[in-house]
Amino acid sequence: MTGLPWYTSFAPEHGTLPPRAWTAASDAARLPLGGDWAFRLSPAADAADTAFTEPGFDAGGWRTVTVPGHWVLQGKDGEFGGPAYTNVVYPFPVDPPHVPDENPTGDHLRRFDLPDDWPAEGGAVLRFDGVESCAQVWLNGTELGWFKGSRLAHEFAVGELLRERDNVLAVRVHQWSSGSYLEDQDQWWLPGVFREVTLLHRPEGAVGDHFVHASYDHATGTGELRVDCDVPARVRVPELGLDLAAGESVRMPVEPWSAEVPRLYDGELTAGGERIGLRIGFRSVYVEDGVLKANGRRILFRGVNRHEFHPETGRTLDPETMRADVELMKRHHVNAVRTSHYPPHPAFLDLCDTYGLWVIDEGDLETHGFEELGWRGNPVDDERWTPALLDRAARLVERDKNHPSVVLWSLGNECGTGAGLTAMARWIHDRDPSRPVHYEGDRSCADVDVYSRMYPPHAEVAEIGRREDGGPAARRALPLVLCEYAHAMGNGPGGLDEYQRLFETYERCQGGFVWEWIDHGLVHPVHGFGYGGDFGEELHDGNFVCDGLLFPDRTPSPGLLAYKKVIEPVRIAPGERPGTVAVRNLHDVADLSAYAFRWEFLADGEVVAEGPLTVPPTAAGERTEAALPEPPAHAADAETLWTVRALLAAATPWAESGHEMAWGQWPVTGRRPLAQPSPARRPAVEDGRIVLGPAVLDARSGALVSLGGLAVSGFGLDVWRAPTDNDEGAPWQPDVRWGPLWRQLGLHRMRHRTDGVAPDGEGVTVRSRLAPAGRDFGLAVTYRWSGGGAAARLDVDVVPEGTWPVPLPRLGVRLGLPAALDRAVWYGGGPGEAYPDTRAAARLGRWESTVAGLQTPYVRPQENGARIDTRWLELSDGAGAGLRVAGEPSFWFTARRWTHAELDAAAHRPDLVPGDTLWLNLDHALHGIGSQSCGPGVLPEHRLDASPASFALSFAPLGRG
Ligand code: IPT
Repeated sequence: MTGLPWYTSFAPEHGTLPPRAWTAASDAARLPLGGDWAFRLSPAADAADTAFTEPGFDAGGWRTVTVPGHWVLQGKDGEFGGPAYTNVVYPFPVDPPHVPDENPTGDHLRRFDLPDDWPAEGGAVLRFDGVESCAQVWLNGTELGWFKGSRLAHEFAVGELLRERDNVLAVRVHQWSSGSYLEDQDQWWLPGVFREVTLLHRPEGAVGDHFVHASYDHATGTGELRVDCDVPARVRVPELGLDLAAGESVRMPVEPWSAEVPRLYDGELTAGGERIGLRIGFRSVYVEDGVLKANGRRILFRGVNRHEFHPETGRTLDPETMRADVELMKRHHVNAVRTSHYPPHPAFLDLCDTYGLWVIDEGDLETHGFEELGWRGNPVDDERWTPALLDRAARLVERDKNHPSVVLWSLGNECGTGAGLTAMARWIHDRDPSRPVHYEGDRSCADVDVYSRMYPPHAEVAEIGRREDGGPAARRALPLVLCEYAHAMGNGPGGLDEYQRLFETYERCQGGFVWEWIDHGLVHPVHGFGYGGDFGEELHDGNFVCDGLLFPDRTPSPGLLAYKKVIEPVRIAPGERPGTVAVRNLHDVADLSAYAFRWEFLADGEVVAEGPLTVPPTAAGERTEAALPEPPAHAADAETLWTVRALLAAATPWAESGHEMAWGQWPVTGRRPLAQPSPARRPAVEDGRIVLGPAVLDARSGALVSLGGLAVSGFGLDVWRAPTDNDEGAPWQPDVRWGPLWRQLGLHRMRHRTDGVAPDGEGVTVRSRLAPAGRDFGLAVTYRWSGGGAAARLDVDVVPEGTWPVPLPRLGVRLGLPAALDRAVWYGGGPGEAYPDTRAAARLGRWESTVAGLQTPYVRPQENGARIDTRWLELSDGAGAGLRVAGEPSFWFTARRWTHAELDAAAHRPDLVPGDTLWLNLDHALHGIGSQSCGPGVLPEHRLDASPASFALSFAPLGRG
């Protein structure tokens, strides 16, 4: 073979039309070409001939795929290969622009007739909205050309070639191309024609491209509108009484567009008998005095990184799924999206315009795998690639330029540095000076308009906030945006609250984008949701692809609920004067008129009275106080609390009336202490057992063996947890990673030794020691049992011995109970799981759940499900018999039908099979979660260092007289 085949040339495309604005709203005829296509898969690029492109070719023996779709997610039993997940490493030898011979190649065929009403006059365009990784296209036997750039739109002019009947469209797709070197995003490799293919009629004289310029001047309250167009055209905006020529400017009073109040004006652009719908949002986004502003005000990104993902269809998303994403974001107060790491389906941006989300629209570009090679040969630093890079920049900007929601352009992700990036930034600045440019890899900030970072520790964000971070002068003048922070892999992320305080403290710190929106777990016949390695890949990065705030089926994880609480747009706290509540409006523009406030008064966790609360009008950024009613009557010794909630007063496009937008809770009167058992009793010692009220201990080991007739197994102090992804940490973490160290030191196989069991006149004292094999550090534990009539009280004292080189995963007691106790009712934090640094969404109340319902189904099983601040917990069977536990201070509990070891060993959800024992952990303390699966670890204040601790629990049987 001589020369490079087209798919490994440096050139991005051949035969395509220049990029242009995408619109769903033209009244010109269009023919969607989705549906069943004939399909043939070849194992190599050169193994397939091109006879199939000829009219008259018999594809009778071919299989079928659905377009849009990825072929690797279709077919029976992997007949079309499978998905493959790598994070950074390229799954082929790095020798750009070449790719291996093993290059799965999908030939696609589609026959179509023109609809009867297809206009006879004018031309036509064939549009591909996304093909991974490249496509060569023929219509009726004539080659149209080829293109790369998977998540970019490409069009061909086809008017001349169209026939009324039996057109033959042939598309050859190679999984690997030179373009793959530019698409090393951390995600599944999923070849195929995964976005729509459409035939568009183009009337004579119709618009080729148009560019809506709609700015807002907050000083005068006016907007300026100019619609540029490549042909003579008229612009009409009836609501503003506008009828002007394309290219003309006009200024008039308008309401601005913002993510919070997404005011759109409907208009139309007409030329050549075609009408294109315009949705105009007036807004100006710029950096002024080192601060990123929209319409004159500082904005704060409460953002997420969104990959396009569906557990069955990969990156092929139906409109309902896109809408579900946007509505879920709005319901959880997310106000910004970074389209990591490529332009999304264009319809998604229409939804962002409509519902209101600030968007960082990112180019389809990542060359991260070159980092493994010390960035040698990085395409962004090799001028042979520059045309391809500029093509990607242009195809991003031209397609999406008319969306008011798009407020920043991002060059791409994780490409290191190089002149190619500078060329892209220059091109974008020149083409669209109205939007700032983002790229995280540019630490010099020479090419960009915002200083962007990923995963900086809190302390560093504070330093940047105080402008003490130094760095080049260009950077010091810029606002900080965290394009990624808080890695939501598995249980977590921890530390969100602390970041938010920094964003609210330092003007320069303008929020960030949690990594990431959704777990990319693909439906798997055995594993439920599969991740890297589950589809036979020889190279993969495991469950690093499951790091979202949503589970793959779009159920919110506890992380999203915590994020919702942390970024709530209204903050409710006790007022300065007694009997008042302070309400802070954290909105950018809206006042509080959309909210209905309500108060609740709780006694021992139960709502004893509630009612509406009048909150004075409060502008964005303002604070007010409102008077609460007199506390209602309640039991004299009850623990009492106020809860004040802000609800939507009326339905919005994204939530129902009554949707909770914010809440605050604080105590009025404190808890009464845990009762001392009275009268104190002398324990009975018989048959090797010590009986103390409802508790029966083994006289030799001192372990609890039954409680009120319920058999108890495995009793004792417990420090272990099945490490979370954040405990395990990422291999490249410079800091200590506790999960691996815990295992290395043997915290998962602690040994117990009983040093004494001593009954006395009022109870029993059990002295013991807990330590891992081969180590000289441990914990001295004293259990003091005392028993009255119905309840037994346990006081636990723990004293560390030796030098503990690690924090403890947890500290508490564990006991095994009959699995029949499958219902939990508790007074404490809830309803969901909480850990020291993920606890924001937990509020005090009375909650109930089945044991199954207490589990959080992380795609890779790990420690989960702890409930915080528990005053008391009742576990019972269907007949109401069971156990009541109370604690002093309050405790954490987890209850599950498998052991820590089983949870730790499980790799997927179905590996967890409920056993006969309910394992109950009653913890005095837990180690925090942090974000070390990619970012910083647990903050010092959330570390559980081994230190002396004392706590008490009382146990009483339930429902047995
Ligand atoms: C960062 C990537 O930008 C993102 O795509 C994803 O891989 C994320 O990490 C982790 O899930 S890069 C990382 C080396 C900081």
